[in-house]
Amino acid sequence: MAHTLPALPYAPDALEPHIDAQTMQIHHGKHHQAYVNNLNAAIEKAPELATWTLDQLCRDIAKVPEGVRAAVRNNGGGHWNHSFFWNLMVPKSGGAPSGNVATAIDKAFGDYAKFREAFKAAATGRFGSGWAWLVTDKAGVVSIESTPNQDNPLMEGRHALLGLDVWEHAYYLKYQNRRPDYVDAFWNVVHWGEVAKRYDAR
Ligand code: MN3
Repeated sequence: MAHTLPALPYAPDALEPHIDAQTMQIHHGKHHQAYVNNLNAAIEKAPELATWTLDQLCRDIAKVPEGVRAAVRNNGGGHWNHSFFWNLMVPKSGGAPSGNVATAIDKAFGDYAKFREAFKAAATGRFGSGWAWLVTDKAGVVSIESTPNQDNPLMEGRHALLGLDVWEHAYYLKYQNRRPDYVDAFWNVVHWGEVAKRYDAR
């Protein structure tokens, strides 16, 4: 079955003023759609992948036939990352994490403010295009990492809790070259309930 673009879980203007409606429309409707289309085109060339789930395509990227591996890595990763990203944001959020994940964040970073500093450093320090992530291992120890392009933690065998797209297409219309301001604004729309759920389901 072909992969399809998931609907946004909120209206394109729902995250205003932090993430503007035009960016959301282009990001979801054009960029994410292109990853989906290109992934489907790659799978047409390697039909044995048609039964693989999107998670599997990322987790087992090394087992994907070499002829389409780069296309699946970039576009399967792009599809996974964006599907994940939309669900990690919610209108009128803000606040701090709670529950077990909050305890894990405090343990790893000291407190929520220090975690945000470290995450911002990863997001702004990624040269060019990529993502910043909060991940956990099976034991529940959280850490921050960043990946280039559309790579993601699944490809490295880790469980992603939170991800921030730092490609220019994610922020340039509103923030231009000010990636640090975009990272700051992100905290106003993070869906900590979803992060907590993912942590408990690791
Ligand atoms: Mn993007």
